[in-house]
This record gives sequence, structure tokens and C-alpha cells, in this order.
Amino acid sequence: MNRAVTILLAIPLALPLLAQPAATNTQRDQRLAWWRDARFGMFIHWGLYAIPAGEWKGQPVPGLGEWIMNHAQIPVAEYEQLAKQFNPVKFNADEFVAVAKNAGMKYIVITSKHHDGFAMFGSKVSPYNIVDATPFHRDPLKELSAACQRAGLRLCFYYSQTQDWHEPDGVGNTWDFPDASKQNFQKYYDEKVLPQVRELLTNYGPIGLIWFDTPRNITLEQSRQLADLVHKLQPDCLVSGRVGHNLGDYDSAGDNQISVGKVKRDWETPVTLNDTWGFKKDDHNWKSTTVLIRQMGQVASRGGNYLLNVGPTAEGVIPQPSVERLAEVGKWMKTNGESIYGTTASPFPYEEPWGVITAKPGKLYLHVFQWPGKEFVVYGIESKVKQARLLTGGAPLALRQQHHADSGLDELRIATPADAPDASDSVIVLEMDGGVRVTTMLLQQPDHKVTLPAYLSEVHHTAANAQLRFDSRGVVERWLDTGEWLSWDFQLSEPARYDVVAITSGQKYGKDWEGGHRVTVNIAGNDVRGLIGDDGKLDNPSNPYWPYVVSKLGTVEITKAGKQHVTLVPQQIVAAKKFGLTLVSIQLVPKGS
Ligand code: H79
Repeated sequence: MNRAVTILLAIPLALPLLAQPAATNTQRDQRLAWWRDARFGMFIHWGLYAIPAGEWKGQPVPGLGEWIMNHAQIPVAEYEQLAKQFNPVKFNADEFVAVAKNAGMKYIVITSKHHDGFAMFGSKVSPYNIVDATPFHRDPLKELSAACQRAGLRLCFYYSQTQDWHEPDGVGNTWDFPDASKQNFQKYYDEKVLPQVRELLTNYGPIGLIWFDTPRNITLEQSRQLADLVHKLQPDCLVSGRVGHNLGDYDSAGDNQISVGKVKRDWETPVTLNDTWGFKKDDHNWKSTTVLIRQMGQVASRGGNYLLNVGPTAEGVIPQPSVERLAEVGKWMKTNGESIYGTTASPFPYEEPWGVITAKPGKLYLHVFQWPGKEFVVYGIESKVKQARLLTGGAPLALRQQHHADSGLDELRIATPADAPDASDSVIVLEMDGGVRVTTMLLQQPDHKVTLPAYLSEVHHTAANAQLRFDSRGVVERWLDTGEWLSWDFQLSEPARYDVVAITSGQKYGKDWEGGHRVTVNIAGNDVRGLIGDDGKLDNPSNPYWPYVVSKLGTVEITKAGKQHVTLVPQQIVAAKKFGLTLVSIQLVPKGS
């Protein structure tokens, strides 16, 4: 086989590889200190779109609530009228802040201007703002600024810098302003964006960060000007990853996408509580508290921040289902917060089958989602564990550590209560003698399965077809060509007969999935030829919008323990829809289990 021309290490897309931000690392580290410690924040999408709440002229408008002007192609002259009705008299800044604080959130990011162009603050730059254009006449951002300072939370602002459907020179409104040749984006940028960002950083006290969004066609120069303006006015204020051209102080994962693997830069993921950001009266698809707590742990275990959204109503009230779930997350945080705040990513490059790991110097926090019963087993911890205990309290747990000289495997066994101390996430903290050392090679896990995640593979291709890459969830995209293939090394401890299974991912909301590919998996000298077909769905609780598909490829007999090399070579890829082979992982499952 003459294929191995280039070898790349799989790196999730979230990593910017080229542009270097202007700030030095020390400056950025200082700016990021509070944010790295915080790990959990509240996103608030609030604006005129809360009035129609997903319905226009008696018709439900599908899609995101804050996109209603765009989706229903509402003319500016009509949409503007909403301002005259906007009177959120029930808004109470202290209550918003209390909901966030009680949930354990450390910062609040509120929409100061979304794509609809309406400023939720008193702006001298444009009369299209909440103080001048509504009967409310109050400035909620001023009130939130005072409330956040009273409560010790950081206030931050979302600002949509490129799209502005209200302005002829902003991007996105093709129904009122169809003639693109008449557009002068620079004028909009100079006369609205820069001066409004200046107002936000001048009139509201210290601001934690500005959350720019959808940079679209913004130039490098424009992104740089924005980032520089923020840092000039408030040197400690962070700039979000979506300012464009990798000039942010940290990276942003895609909306509702949870990155996997070792993410090198600081990152944050914005997540919806239901399926919209701005309030929609018919959206009742709330994520369960268990999903929220586990997602937060997953994000922290990969070194990121979890920014969880609420969409207040036109009256200024956070919907009750949101308040309830956040209170439950807060209850969990009161007992387990030390396993989230100020932690760093898991030292393992892969996910354990039972949950996730966060770390502090000399400590590992095992977030156990699948409670094992009376004995809990972890492989790959090399450093000596001094103590194991549950964050829910009680005496230290009995433990036994063993190094198997023959296989090199380090095994930790912990005696645990029969029932899970917490239904969502029971945290066991391990205290080490000295630093934390682990085996980073992929290991067969105590549940006897082997998982080979796509994002930990080596990618091989011939020069002509280097397209395959990883989205920020670590799932393969653009695998359309049989000239690209993957390989892994892993450590097997139990020789046996295994089912070889491929896990692939559907597109968002499970709308699309492309199957019918033929692949060969080579393990321990055996070829397993199989079809990537739909043999069943797999729940993907951490990312419910992207369901997984299971394909049974065949079986393989592995007769010897030790290091194994695996290749996955496609023979035929169906790429009519351009999704191709959306690999999540290859799994070896003991036959009959
Ligand atoms: O503020 C929230 C979204 O409104 C904003 N980002 C989060 C934090 C966002 N703006 N654009 N996008 C996200 C991506 C837009 C994708 C699109 Fe569509 C696909 C625009 C039109 C089709 C998604 C689906 C938005 C409307 C329908």
C-alpha cells in the first residue's frame, strides 16, 4: 500500500493554527485569570424578538426566536413598531443576577445589540434603543451593572458587529435592502459599531468581556480595530473568539457544540436551555438538569467554560422552567463546585466510559455519570493516590492501587457505596502524593470495551485529497475520498473475540446522515470488512442535537494482549450529500456482552 504520504495529528478545528493574537501571552493570561476560574456563566438573549416570541401575524415562525425578523422577512418599518410596545415592567436586575448567582454562575453575558440592530441600552449613537424608542425608558444594562457589582458577578456584553438587519449598510437584510452595490459596510461599522462598543465600555463600569458574534465578511483590519478598541478602553476586558480572524482572547466553539479532546487554547461553548436563544412561547424542549450538569462537567474536563442561556419574556421575566433547572444546577454546585471552579482539563486525552475528569494541582475529580455499584475501577493513574473521598461527604473510601508489571497497566480500585450519591454526577476527589501522572495511550477500559475516538487518530492522505478534518466536536467532516484513512495505537489487556463497531454522527437535529460506505478495519493483522449502515441509533446525551448511528462491521479475534495498531481504510464513500463518513469512533466490544 503506497498511501502514507502525509501524516497529520488529528486536531479539532477549534484550534487556530495560523494567526497569533496581538496581545502577549502574559497579558492574556492576566486578563483570563478570572474567566478560567469562573468556568460557568449565564448568557441572556433579550430584545424586541421576545414580543412576537416565535409567532408573526398568527403564524409560528420556525427557527431561533431572535431570528424572527430575518426568517419572516419582516420589513424594518414593521419590526421597528415593536419598540413602541416593549415595556418589560417586571424586569428586576437583582432577580436576574440572583438566578445566575444561585446557579453558581460567575458572569453574565447579555445581548446589548443582536442582529436585529436594536440596542438594549441607552445609546446616543442611534435612537433605535430601549431608552429612547420604548415606553420603558429604563436602561436595563445600567441596572444590571449595578446589580452585578452588588452581587460580585462580572457583567459582559454580547454585541453583533457585522449583521444588522435594521441598517441599510449592515449585513443581512436583503428584503429591505436588496441592492448590495449600494451598501457601505465601513460606514455602518464606523458610525454604529465602533461608537456603540465605545459607549458600552465607557458607561457601564468594568466589563468582563465583549461577546462578538458571526464575523461573516468582516476584514482583518476591522476585527483588529474592534479588539484594540476594547483593550484600549478597558485593558482587562476580554474579547470573545467570534470577533473574527482569531483575534479573540479565547476561542468559541460552535453554538451548542461541545469540543472534545485536548483543546489547546482557552475556549467557551454557548448552550441553549431549550432550542432557542431568544424567548419563544412554543419552545418547551428543555434540557434536563442532568444533561446540564453533565455538559458543564464535560466542558470543564476539556478545559472550557460553559455559557448557559436564558431568554427572558417581553415582560422581563426569566421563564420558570429555566429558573427551576438553574436552581437545581446551583444545588449541585454548592456541594460539588470545587470540581468545576478553577479546574483544568483532564490529563487523559480521551473520555472514560463512566464520566469525565477535572483537575487541580495534586488532585483529580472523577465525575461519575454511570455509577458502578460497590466497586469503581479506573485505569491509567500512575501517581500514588493518598486519599479518595466523595464530595457529598463521608469517610475516605477504601482504595487499592496495583501496577501490573506484565502489561504495564496501572489499576485503581475504590470501594464505593452501592447507590449513586448523586443521580446526575457523583464526584470522587483523588488526592495524590505529588503531581498527577497518567498513561496517555489509549487503553482498554474496565468495562472491557475499547474506544478509538476519531479525534485521537492519525490522519493519512495522499497530497491530492487532504480534505478530511474535525469539527469542534471532534467528529470527522469532509471525509469524501477513499484516499484518506485513519490509524490508532492502543493497549489491549484482554485477548478475546470482539465485535467491531463504527459510530458516526448525523447532522444537527439528526436531519441528515449519509451511510452506505464500505470500510476495512485492520486489527492485529485481521481485516474486518464492513458497511457503514444504520444498525441503530445511539443516544448522545451531551450533544442531543447530534444523534449518533451505530454500524456493526464484523468481528475479530485478538489472541495477544499488548500494544495494537488499527487502521480504518475506506473502500467506498457515498458523498452525494457531501457529508461523507462522519466518524465519531471505532469501538471494540467483547463478543456476547
Ligand atoms: O445569538 C445566537 C444566535 O442567534 C447566533 N449565535 C448565538 C449565540 C447566531 N447567529 N448566526 N448563527 C448563530 C448561525 C446562523 C446560521 C444560520 Fe440559521 C443558518 C442562519 C440561517 C440559517 C440558524 C438556523 C439560524 C437561523 C436558522
